[in-house]
Amino acid sequence: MGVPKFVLFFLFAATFARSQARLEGMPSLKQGNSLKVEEEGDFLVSPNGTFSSGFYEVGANASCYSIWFTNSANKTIIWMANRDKPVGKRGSKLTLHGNGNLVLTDELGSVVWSTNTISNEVMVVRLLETGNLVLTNQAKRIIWQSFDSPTDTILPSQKLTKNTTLVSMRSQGTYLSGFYNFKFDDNNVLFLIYNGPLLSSVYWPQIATTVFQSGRDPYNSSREAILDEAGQFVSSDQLQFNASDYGIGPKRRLTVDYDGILRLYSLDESTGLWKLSWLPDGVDACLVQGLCGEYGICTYKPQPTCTCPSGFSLNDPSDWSKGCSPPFNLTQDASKLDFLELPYTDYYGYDLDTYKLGISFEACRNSCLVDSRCKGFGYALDGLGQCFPKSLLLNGYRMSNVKSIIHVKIPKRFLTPGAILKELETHELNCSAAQIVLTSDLETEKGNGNGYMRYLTGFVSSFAIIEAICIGLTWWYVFRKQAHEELVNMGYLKLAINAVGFKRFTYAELKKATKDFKQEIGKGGFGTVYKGVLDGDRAVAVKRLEGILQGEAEFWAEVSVIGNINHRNLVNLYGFCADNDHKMLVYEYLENGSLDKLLFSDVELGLEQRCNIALGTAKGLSYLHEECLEWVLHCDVKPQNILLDDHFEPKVADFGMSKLFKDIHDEGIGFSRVRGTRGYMAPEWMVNLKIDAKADVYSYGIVLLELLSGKSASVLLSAFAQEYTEHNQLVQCVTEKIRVEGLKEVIDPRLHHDFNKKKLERLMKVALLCVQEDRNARPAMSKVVELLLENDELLLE
Ligand SMILES: *[C@@H]1O[C@H](CO)[C@@H](O)[C@H](O)[C@H]1NC(C)=O
Ligand SMILES: *[C@@H]1O[C@H](CO)[C@@H](O)[C@H](O)[C@H]1NC(C)=O
Ligand SMILES: *[C@@H]1O[C@H](CO)[C@@H](O)[C@H](O)[C@H]1NC(C)=O
Ligand SMILES: *[C@@H]1O[C@H](CO)[C@@H](O)[C@H](O)[C@H]1NC(C)=O
Ligand SMILES: *[C@@H]1O[C@H](CO)[C@@H](O)[C@H](O)[C@H]1NC(C)=O
Ligand SMILES: *[C@@H]1O[C@H](CO)[C@@H](O)[C@H](O)[C@H]1NC(C)=O
Ligand SMILES: *[C@@H]1O[C@H](CO)[C@@H](O)[C@H](O)[C@H]1NC(C)=O
Ligand SMILES: *[C@@H]1O[C@H](CO)[C@@H](O)[C@H](O)[C@H]1NC(C)=O
Ligand SMILES: CC(=O)N[C@H]1CO[C@H](CO)[C@@H](O)[C@@H]1O
Repeated sequence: MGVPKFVLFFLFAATFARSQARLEGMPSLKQGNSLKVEEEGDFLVSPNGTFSSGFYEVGANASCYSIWFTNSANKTIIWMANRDKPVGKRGSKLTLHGNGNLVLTDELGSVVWSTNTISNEVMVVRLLETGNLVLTNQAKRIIWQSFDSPTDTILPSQKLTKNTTLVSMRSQGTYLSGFYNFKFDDNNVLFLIYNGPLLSSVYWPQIATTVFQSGRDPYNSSREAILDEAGQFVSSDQLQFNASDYGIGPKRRLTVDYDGILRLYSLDESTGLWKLSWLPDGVDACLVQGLCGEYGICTYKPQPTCTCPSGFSLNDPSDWSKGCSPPFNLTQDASKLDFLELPYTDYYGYDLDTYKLGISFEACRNSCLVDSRCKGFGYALDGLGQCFPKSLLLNGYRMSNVKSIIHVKIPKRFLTPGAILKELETHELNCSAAQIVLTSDLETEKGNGNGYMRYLTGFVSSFAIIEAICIGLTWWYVFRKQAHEELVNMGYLKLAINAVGFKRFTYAELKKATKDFKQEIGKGGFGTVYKGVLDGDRAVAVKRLEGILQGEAEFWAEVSVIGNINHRNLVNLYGFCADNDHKMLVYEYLENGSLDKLLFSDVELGLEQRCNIALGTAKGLSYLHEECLEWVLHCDVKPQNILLDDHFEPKVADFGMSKLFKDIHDEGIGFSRVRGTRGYMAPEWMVNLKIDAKADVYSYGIVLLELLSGKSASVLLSAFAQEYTEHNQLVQCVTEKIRVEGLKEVIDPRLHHDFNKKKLERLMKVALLCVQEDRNARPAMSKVVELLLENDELLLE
């Protein structure tokens, strides 16, 4: 095919003469013609030459059909047709067929990509000055456009819609689809998510702060966003920002970079380099999930870079997310283990359930050493004795001010004396290596002036963020009970646990799923529960809430907090519905029902199973009270609210209700109406004292007594009714009965064949500790877990 030379007019040529400007290329591709990979001049240019579109070399023998900025120092790709299926550099071509289909074929002639547009009209392909590659008919109507299927970038005037997802590159210089996505979620909010092979997690906006706190509006379902020519970004969810160099002029692009960060860039035409003109608040490259993969550690030098602990090797230097390989196999070397010390380092998340506070370094080290699930542990240097054993070392980062040392479990024989020293040498952070984070003080940028000032503000703010995060990591429990503002920083850290898929359902969807609320499976103080089926096979329990006084916004906010609470011993909340007066919660469905059905039926429940139920329930409550982001009281712990899966693993249900039904004027934990169930309610409920976590501990103690005695709380308490007065407390009654008649008299007769005295005594002791009248004397839930676990250890001796 002859290449018609496109000669640009003089003025334009003069402007660009400085750059390498090989001003060839074609204005359009007509039917029957092709762009061939081996012909250098076979590419399209936009009318003023800003964009070019042709084959772009992505590897030694690999090309992708692309669009790029003509005048950026290195061709900056803004779109690719076949990013995941490059074609060879011989014989591949893009052809506009006579039938109107634009087709990319490889060297063998097989179709790799096409627009799927068949028409008998006369069509033509053009690259517009906006960077949009369009296929138009004679009437100039757009039949197909690249703007509808962006890769990792949108350009001014290109709409981001409910159909579009920006997907990052896999790594720097690798054009394959990566794992970071930018799109509208089911709640109409634009968000960034890491969607990787090991985990999925949203990292922006800061979820724990709720949609409203992050300034977004989830009610506008048009799901549209656009960057205009002047650099103003406006979205239907109220996300709005301006380029720091706001105004018509600079060429811009909004890109999800390979490191997962969304950035707005402006082109400096004199150098061909890109200048950062906007960055989302509160996103820091090294803290974006999944950047470095397993064992990998992110540091700024000065770009975020992934390194491996000494002796480990980077699995794929071109793809950090593949992590590092240890030179050993822990399961094979299980007998002689030791730890490699990584100062100034932390791996975020994946804490094992054996997290402890107030223990010595030695105790922490030992707990990890003996636990085969433990891959390493963090020990916070804050004097609180916090021990974080970890099941997976992911999301590692190293900063000079991280007040934690990570100990990576390795076989002793791999621990060379030099290893620790080597790690120490490399930790120093070169100040110029501090990442530049844009501050709100964008005027400094705009004025193009004081570079040092710019550097300094970037430095300070990046450290402010890092500092906040370190504080969040090691001190989070201190902050837990404090005001919301302070939770904001921590919220960022908690993103990892956010389950993807928490969803808003419509009333119609749930009506259909429950077959018009046909099968009732339970009734409680807050509404009726129905069984339903979603997506054809997923069984769910739909709870229709009654008497919610909260407005929609507040309901939504609280529900999303509950939806973010995930623990093995808590019933999982899949989503909710808030259609006018219809307020519903959608939970996972547990086949085996609740503990009361089992315990007070003919089913034989052995001691081992009862212990497991006691322990799991305690872990679930402990998580609610002390570990999850928001401090949540259950307020209605009873066997009806302890569900069992098919392995009799307990899951606590109905938590978080206190948030949905709390008195709007009440700041703290207090209730506009009494929650709880007679028999399980702590004495302080009766005397109108403020309720705290110890009320749940009391209820838990009663459940434990039920598990041990096989009698329901009401039977149990009426048995002691005569003696049980203000002066003679429940604890004394039970203790007295055990003293006089023996433990066996109190224990469920069905356990008599399984009578492990030591174990039962321990459980009874824990139960009695929990039901003490004086709430300050009751142990915290985490202590209960500890006591129950200790119990097992003592029995092993
Ligand atoms: C192309 O360049 C000319 C001269 O600079 C300008 O007047 C015109 O608006 C430009 N066209 C587009 C589509 O940008
Ligand atoms: C352009 O690409 C070359 C080769 O990949 C690289 O060495 C150079 O640093 C890049 N220049 C810019 C400004 O990114
Ligand atoms: C390029 O790759 C294709 C397969 O993708 C192969 O058939 C061809 O021989 C390769 N060419 C060269 C020069 O390596
Ligand atoms: C989104 O996709 C649907 C179906 O593919 C289509 O009907 C709709 O027009 C698209 N919306 C936009 C805004 O592109
Ligand atoms: C929803 O967003 C669109 C696009 O930004 C806007 O045009 C529309 O006015 C918004 N609707 C409401 C009700 O705010
Ligand atoms: C962006 O700039 C426009 C025009 O100056 C202004 O109206 C708008 O409020 C600005 N938006 C933000 C988020 O600063
Ligand atoms: C480590 O060794 C165990 C036991 O020999 C084996 O099952 C496992 O697959 C090995 N893991 C790796 C990563 O090689
Ligand atoms: C910091 O980095 C710069 C540039 O990379 C280098 O010239 C300087 O020597 C480094 N300083 C230290 C203390 O390592
Ligand atoms: C008591 C009860 O319902 N037990 C059931 C628990 O779940 C398993 C597996 O689904 C059933 O086999 C039990 O019968």
